[in-house]
Amino acid sequence: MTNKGSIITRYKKNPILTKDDVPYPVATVHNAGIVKHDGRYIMLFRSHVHNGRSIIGRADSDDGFSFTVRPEPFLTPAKDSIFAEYEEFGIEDLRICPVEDDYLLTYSAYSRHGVRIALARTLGFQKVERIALITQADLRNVVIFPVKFGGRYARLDRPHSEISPWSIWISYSPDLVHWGDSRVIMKPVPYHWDEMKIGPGAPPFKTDKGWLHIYHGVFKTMAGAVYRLGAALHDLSDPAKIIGVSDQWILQPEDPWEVSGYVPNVVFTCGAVPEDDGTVKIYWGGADTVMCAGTALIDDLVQLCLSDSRPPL
Ligand code: BMA
Repeated sequence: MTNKGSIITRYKKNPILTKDDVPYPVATVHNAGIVKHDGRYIMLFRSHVHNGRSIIGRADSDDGFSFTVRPEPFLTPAKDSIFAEYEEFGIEDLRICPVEDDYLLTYSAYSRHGVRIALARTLGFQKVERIALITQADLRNVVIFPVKFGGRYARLDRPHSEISPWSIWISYSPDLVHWGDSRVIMKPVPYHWDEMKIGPGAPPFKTDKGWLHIYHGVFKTMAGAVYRLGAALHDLSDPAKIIGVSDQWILQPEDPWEVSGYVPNVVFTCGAVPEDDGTVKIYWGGADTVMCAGTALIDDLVQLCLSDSRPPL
């Protein structure tokens, strides 16, 4: 493991997955959702195929670092039903959300109509059943909380807007299909590492002190945008209430495969796995090209949110 002064210790053999590990032709392996299911790690990663559009592959691991990719893609754009029209340009940045007794998949569906979010169920990873398109255009980065609040599901999402910097919102649903009661709960801070835009990252997981959410924030430089990761803590019974947001980022592009690649200077997360020993494995795409992993102490992340917090709004 290497550290470089970060609260996250990078896995020493990063990157953990590249296009060379994939048995079918792809240009990238990045922005993967991940969970630990029956003691094994299941990663659903995004790949650009050679027409520039994206599909989702699956890789499995016993230790969370060494992954084997399945011979066939896990999910490709739908060929029929309403989903075919909205997935025409590809599917991207899938999150695996452990909700009640199943794993729900949320992913960006791209088409000539814009980008919106599709929701699917995995039935224990036996098969994928698309449920609904749960946003209009233009909205991305939906993560669903593992439990209901007052009988309703809750999700974090990120609408696009020309008026306000792109911010993190919360929405609720009685049935996972119809969402509303939306409001903004966290905004970028001017002249701060996340000033350009922020968005949900990994699905939030439970800690003693609150729901821990690892998100991404972007700063625009003369050489382009820099994507980093931050941490926020949400109240356990009211996820709209943010108890603390770390003023500092928790990860920035530093390794060669993070600072250079298809999109330089990007670390982007769609998944993290909390472990019973108080650590969390965090996974991120490096430069939209490879997959990387690292570990952190959950308490360190929680403390950072509580002791060095900036206002969420
Ligand atoms: C965002 C998304 C991500 C990507 C990131 C950096 O807007 O498109 O999929 O990783 O940009 O290119």
